[in-house]
Amino acid sequence: MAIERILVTGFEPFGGEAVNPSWEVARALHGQSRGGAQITAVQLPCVFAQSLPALRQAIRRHRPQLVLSLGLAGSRSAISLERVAVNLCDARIADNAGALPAGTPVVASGPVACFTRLPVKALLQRLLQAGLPAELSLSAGSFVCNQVFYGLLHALRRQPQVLAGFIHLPPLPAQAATHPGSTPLALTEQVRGLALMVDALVQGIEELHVPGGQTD
Ligand code: PCA
Repeated sequence: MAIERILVTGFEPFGGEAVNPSWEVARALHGQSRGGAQITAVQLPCVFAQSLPALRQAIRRHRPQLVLSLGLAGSRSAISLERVAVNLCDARIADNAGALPAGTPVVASGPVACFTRLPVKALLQRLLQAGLPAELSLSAGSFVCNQVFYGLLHALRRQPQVLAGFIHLPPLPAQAATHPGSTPLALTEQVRGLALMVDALVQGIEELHVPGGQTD
């Protein structure tokens, strides 16, 4: 299916921070037309009770053929292509409304997990070839990002033709002091990575069937 409309979501800052690279990247792409496809960026609240209604409203309003949801992974040093969303909300820190769910499902009686709909191995290859730090990830955690990833795939379960997935981003250089264990990545590089993936997906990049797992 031709991709004409792309929805990119990013999160508001959370955990007491002033900035979230996921929203900075999303808003840098907002309004761009790439390969004939129009990008709309929508900011999601980092609130368990609000993120999925906001996401579903954005999908209804924009009727995208591709949805890329972005979030910050403060401990990571690479653009992380998430492969699996789990039906679990289990917080380590409070969300922006003070909620701390402790093991509740994203969707009651939904499947245990869902796989991304993105050709992540092919995208990984493109990112690495472009000199960007990138990796595949088997866990998006159990906080609001995983909730949005799972909720995204669930919301689109009857529209299998819509491509959708989740990408975690490393901190920005301005966040280096709050995330000393990771290597920050400049906003221009993060935006370059997302633009490159959008271009590849609009062109119909196909998944590579090569090994790419982890042993632990
Ligand atoms: N990262 C958090 C939630 C919002 C964000 O940008 C996460 O990884 O769950």
